[in-house]
Amino acid sequence: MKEYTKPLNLNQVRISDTFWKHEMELVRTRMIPYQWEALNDRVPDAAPSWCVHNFRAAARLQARRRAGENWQYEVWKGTFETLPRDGEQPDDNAFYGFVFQDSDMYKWLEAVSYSLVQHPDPELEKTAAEAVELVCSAQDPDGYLDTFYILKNRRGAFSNLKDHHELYCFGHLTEAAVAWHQATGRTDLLEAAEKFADCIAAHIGLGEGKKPGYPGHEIAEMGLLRLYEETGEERFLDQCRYFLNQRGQKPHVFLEEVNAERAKKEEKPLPEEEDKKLFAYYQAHEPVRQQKEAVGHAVRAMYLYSGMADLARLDGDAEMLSACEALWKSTTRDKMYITGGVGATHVGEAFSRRFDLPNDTAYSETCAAVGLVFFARRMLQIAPKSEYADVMERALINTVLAGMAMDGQSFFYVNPLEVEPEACRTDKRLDHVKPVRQKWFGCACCPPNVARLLSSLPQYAMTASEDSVYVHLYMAADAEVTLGGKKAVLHVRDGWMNGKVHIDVESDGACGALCVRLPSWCSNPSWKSTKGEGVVENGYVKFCGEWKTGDSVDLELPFSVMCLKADWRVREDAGKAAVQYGPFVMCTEEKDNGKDLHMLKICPDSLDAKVRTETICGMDLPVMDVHGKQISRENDDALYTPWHRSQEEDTRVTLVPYFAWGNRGGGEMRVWQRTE
Ligand code: FUB
Ligand code: ZN
Repeated sequence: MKEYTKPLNLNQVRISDTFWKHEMELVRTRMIPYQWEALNDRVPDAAPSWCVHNFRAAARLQARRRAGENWQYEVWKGTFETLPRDGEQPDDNAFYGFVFQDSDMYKWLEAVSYSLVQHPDPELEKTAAEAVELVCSAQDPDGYLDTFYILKNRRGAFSNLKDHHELYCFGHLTEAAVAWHQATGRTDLLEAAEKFADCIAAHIGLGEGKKPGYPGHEIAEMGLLRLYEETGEERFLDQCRYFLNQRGQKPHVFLEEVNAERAKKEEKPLPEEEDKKLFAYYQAHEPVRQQKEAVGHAVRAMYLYSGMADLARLDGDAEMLSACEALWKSTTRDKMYITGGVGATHVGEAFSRRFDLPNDTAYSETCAAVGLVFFARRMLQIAPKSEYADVMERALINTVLAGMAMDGQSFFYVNPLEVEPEACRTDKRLDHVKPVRQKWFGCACCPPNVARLLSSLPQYAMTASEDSVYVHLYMAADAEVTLGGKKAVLHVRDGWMNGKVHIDVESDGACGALCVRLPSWCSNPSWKSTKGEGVVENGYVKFCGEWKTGDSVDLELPFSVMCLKADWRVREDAGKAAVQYGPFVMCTEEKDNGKDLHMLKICPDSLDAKVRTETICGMDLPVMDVHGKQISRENDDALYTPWHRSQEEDTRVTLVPYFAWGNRGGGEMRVWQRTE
């Protein structure tokens, strides 16, 4: 059987990188505490979360039940988001917020767990342990755990799998439970997740009296496989296989749910053929093995494809893998922004048609970029090809990082590639685009997703099998690996931002391959090693042999300034160029270039770029000036006048890394620059 690679355990890697450690520390020291305040609704002037409130209300309900009261708080009236009425005091016993609010608690717990492995913190662990206790005390005796239905009406549970997110919350619960178990050795949350998994399996499946359902919002697939890998319990693997195999099968379970609702309103049932149109949003329009095009809600899609890739690996399922490859290609070749963002339209937070990648109305949800990183890492585990790592890095360093302010306390949900603040404030079509990061969101899926990804970053940097270790992302770190049954420590030295990667190996005879990625952004890489010349395979240089202390690998990966153009079918970017420096997609901002960025041109043929290091919000970042033209703002007194070439003056155009935009006050921003 083919050998796949796995991420290293978090306790095997210690990151010391100037750039990445800074981001991880921002999450640990600023974001995690801030998010706890947000989940407790203690951030002034921020949208309330209701997350802790809901768990408390559910725990209270369970306590009353245990005390013998047959107590059901309220009967669900069918709303997706419930808020206290204007002027009313919130009711301590009621559910508030979106149906999936529980997931924010789980994502926070997951991030905390990763952070505890890297950085033990008894105070934080105590807070998290209390949160875990609260979660467990909200669980129904049969294992059901979703505060929305527990508080609203348990009889409604599993009735609306399409939209009501119980299985999504379950997925996040399992991810948190595994991380918490690995970090602390505590089994409390893991047991809660296993009980909920068993409760789900008792109600959903193909057996007698069960509903042949699956998640409307995917993630349970990935979660179940983590639960399987952590516990070794085959039933969780089976449950995941079932979810993936059942998705999109006929008779269509979501259509049955829709028609059950229609019947209540005495409306005619929708015919079978409707499933293609209605359920592409959920990637349930056809069985997963037949899916070739990335469609529908982008976060759901990324989570589904990640789960598919996990199962393809565990089962050695070639058909599933080939669906993953097709979906990867569709996502990254036809539908991905240069920033690694996916999901071009706010309508359904979804993928649009091929090559439709508008810049100002872009959706590009932070969670979707996080999901693309998940998908990429899973594809890398199956086949270490640098194209997967290139995309992983693109999404991570540009869009995921943009999702968090450089003080770790405000966030983007949507990541546009062009912003005019006045338009965002006044134009309903741009309601979803915020020109400045927000303190929190009623639907706050993105910030905790950034936190859990960044605090588990080492698991994306390297993967290993028994005889090979792959370095996918460069960051200074000390990593313990086992090659050919013997230990080795890789000391990756700081310096990738200056184009230099030096790895010292400490070992007493570890035997195997050390494979280092050649990033696509580097046109002239070079390397040397005590282990010879190395062989290039799938975008990695592979050095093999028996490793002894004193062995090393040196890579020169100089950053260069690249002007990129989009495929001619991307209408939005015709006549424009984007600038990239190393892995950093660059953008212009009003702060450096004044207003009306659309009246600036860059000159790719004579770019004459001068790169300097500037400290932005405490981080040393590459900033560049390039040769450009200022197009004159002619004071025409008519809206339309006979065409003539506008006056232009030479100017310098300043660009900063996209991820850092909007950290120096609001203002215009643009990734794709005019060239004509
Ligand atoms: O539905 C749960 C999460 O909320 C999705 O992943 C996001 O897109 C947002 O809609
Ligand atoms: Zn999100």
